[in-house]
Amino acid sequence: MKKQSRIGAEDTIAAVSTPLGEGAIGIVRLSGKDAVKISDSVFRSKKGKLPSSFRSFTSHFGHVYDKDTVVDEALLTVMRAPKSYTKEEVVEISCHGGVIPLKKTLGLVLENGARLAEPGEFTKRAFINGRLDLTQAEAVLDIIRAKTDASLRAALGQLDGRLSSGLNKIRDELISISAEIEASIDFPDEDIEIMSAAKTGERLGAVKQEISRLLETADRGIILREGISCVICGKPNVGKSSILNALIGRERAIVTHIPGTTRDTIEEFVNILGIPFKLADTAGITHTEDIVEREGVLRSREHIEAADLVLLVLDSSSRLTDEDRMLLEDTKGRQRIIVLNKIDLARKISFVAAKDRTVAEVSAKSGEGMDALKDKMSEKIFGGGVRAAEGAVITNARQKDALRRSYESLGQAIRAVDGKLSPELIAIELRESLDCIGEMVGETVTDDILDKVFSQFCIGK
Ligand SMILES: Nc1nc2c(ncn2[C@@H]2O[C@H](COP(=O)(O)OP(=O)(O)OP(=O)(O)O)[C@@H](O)[C@H]2O)c(=O)[nH]1
Ligand SMILES: [Mg+2]
Repeated sequence: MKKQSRIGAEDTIAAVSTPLGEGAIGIVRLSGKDAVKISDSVFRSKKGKLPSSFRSFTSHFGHVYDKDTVVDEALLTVMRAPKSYTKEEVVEISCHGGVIPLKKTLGLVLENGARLAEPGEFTKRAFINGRLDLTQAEAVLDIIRAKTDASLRAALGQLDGRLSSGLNKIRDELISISAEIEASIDFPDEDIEIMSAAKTGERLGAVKQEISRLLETADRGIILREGISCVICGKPNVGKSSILNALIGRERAIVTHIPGTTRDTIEEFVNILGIPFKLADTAGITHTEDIVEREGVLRSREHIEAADLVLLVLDSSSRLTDEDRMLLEDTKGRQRIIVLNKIDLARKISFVAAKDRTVAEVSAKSGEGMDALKDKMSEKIFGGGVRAAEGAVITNARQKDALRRSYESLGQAIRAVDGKLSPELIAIELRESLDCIGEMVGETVTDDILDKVFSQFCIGK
């Protein structure tokens, strides 16, 4: 479906665009062709003027009225189409940030002809009206949800259109190559200059390389956006909870000298050198008859299975036990750091770091070695510190999936060129590849995908 067919929403939507609760200011936002007309029936400036007389991008102090009764004192801003977030007429009424004035103001604009907006509907309209493409609309959500500076930078770059412009270049080149190939199908006998197979192959190869470069950014982008899951595991009493607390800098998990203190998994987000980590402190793994503890062990195992990174904690002040050995064996093939804790006590075990064996020696109690552990965690993820997200970065799984499909079809097209197959076949593969790029920016995208993207937004965005 082409986006043109969705242009021209008939109704005017409204919602409270700020979080509900007490705040200095709360904003009721309207968008649609009657936005200004509707606000005329609920707002008058101090000088008695109506919003329809306000110039675009001016704010006016006045009151929200329910007929003749004042509901709240407010500042109203008019943003005329098409120079607004949605490219429609937009009005923002900044009321006092309490639940009641906002609810009343919203109720009034709804009574006067607006409809309550669905989650993300303002941004959806911005997309439908061509103000943003789909990668930029997704970036808006990422900005709201950014967990670290690096995730914010990546999202801002995407909103700025860095990804879109990379994708548009790829698309233009594919369209131009397709046109040449299609010309050779339409006019097979005419003596027109047609690209040689070698030249076609070369141009397609260059596009494929560009897509491959973008795909390489995907894993890093997705980590920046979604965070990386990291499980802290080990046998009971080795200091897992103490390490969680030391990493997040507060006493989140209960720590006692009694083995089996942590019964259920505790999860916390933490920003380590720009990477958002979702840490899970788990129940110590052991053979136990206690039903609650056994359930905890089961959950620990599930978390270990699902984690991107495993921190296996050992107590350096006591000898290795069978439980330790079993865990070392179980987590062998994983992205793993062996954390040797309690180095402030007399040593009973030591490890030699080998290539496949990243070891961090720490004392959760004194804090010694904790910074080195953080360095090792970030190294494990990006093979070094995180640099500012430069250039286009793929940040979400939907985009990565579409780009991967585009890459595969392009590979097929290149194979067809190399195998001197019919131009029709090459054209079909190229069309497929192009459609996937179109899906990323939202040019050829189904309503299902759109609904899925925008339903993640909050109401009022
Ligand atoms: N000396 C010393 N003691 C530590 C250190 N880290 C933790 N401990 C102590 O070890 C005991 C267990 O710590 P926890 O953090 O509760 O250990 P855990 O692995 O979460 O234990 P469970 O939840 O029972 O599996 C507590 O008495 C801590 O004070 C350390 O670095 N040095
Ligand atoms: Mg614990």
